[in-house]
Amino acid sequence: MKKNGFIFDLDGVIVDTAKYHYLAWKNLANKLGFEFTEEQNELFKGVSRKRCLDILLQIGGVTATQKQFDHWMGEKNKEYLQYIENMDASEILSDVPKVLHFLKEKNIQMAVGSASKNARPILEKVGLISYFNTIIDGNNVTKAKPDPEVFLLAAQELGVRPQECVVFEDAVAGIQAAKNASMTSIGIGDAKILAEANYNFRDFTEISLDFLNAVIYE
Ligand code: B16
Ligand code: MG
Repeated sequence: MKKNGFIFDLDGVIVDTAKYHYLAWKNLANKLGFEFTEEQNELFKGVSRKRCLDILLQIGGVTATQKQFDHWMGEKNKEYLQYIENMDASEILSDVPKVLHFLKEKNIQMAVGSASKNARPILEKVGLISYFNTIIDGNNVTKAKPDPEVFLLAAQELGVRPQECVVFEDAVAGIQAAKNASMTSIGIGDAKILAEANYNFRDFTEISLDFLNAVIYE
């Protein structure tokens, strides 16, 4: 079936904002008196802000009142916003523009499907927002990946059936969400970790235009 819609996750697919999330969570952990490692940060990829704080507090053995919880989420986001304030096109992951440009030329509908509530400002800062027909992010969904809500909503906004959509994802839960939405998935990152994806690539430099053509018309 011809694929008429391509949906991109944001963090880990278009830009590497995980490093900024990490710094902000690490500083909060340190303020609360414990360490937070880069390895532990892997657990946070593709996970909502609220769920990240749940996990962080569990790691530190810290219990919080609702008021403290909300305050710490706000603190983390304030710091994260300072990091992304300085982002520009140099932070776009290699060869992502090549793929966006190719799909645009082919009149393929494109969306972002991200857990982040900061997806729009990031896409504006790096100058890619105009490629996308719609952006579905943490502000639009109630159910986190692996629930297919984010991708189904994106397909609906694009006016394309789920079976006609291809999803680029770097998180296991995101690949599962694509599968649950009956979409074709392309895993970006470690093929062993993302084994459930229909196709796997380390990054976009490995993706050829011939491959994209084959996926569109398969
Ligand atoms: P925010 P993605 C996700 O982005 C990140 O991978 C995850 O680490 C983060 O907690 C989440 O966005 C929420 O981000 O605090 O900006 O709302 O991979 O779904 O694009
Ligand atoms: Mg991601």
